[in-house]
Amino acid sequence: MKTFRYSRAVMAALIGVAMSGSITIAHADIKDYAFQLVDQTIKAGPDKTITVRLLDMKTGKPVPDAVIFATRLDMAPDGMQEMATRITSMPGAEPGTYKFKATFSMAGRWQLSLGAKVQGETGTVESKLVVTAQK
Ligand SMILES: [Cu+2]
Repeated sequence: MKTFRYSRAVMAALIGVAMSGSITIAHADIKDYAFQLVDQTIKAGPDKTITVRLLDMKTGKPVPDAVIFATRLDMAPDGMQEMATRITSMPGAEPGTYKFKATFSMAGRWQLSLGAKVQGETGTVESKLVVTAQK
């Protein structure tokens, strides 16, 4: 019954792989977080507010208290990466959402690059979001 024993050993190994696999999946990973735009479009002009939500993609829940340390807003999606505008963080967003103020000097697609640190996680959340400014 050598074959039988062998297949049991294989089965045990497979169960082991499956179990360690599920442990890896259960552990939170920085890749499981992502920013989403609350509104995809915005009106072109000065001092417009962009609101983004930081989500834990596993639970679908918003993530509060992230530290956002890198932002850039430029027209790369419309071939104008050199056309950047200043972006500043704004207080007063609901938990899990983050607000920024920027001037959209031109209608078209603007790329918002965000970096963030999430409490209790190593690594950096990096997202590039495209917001469309309309006339
Ligand atoms: Cu432009």
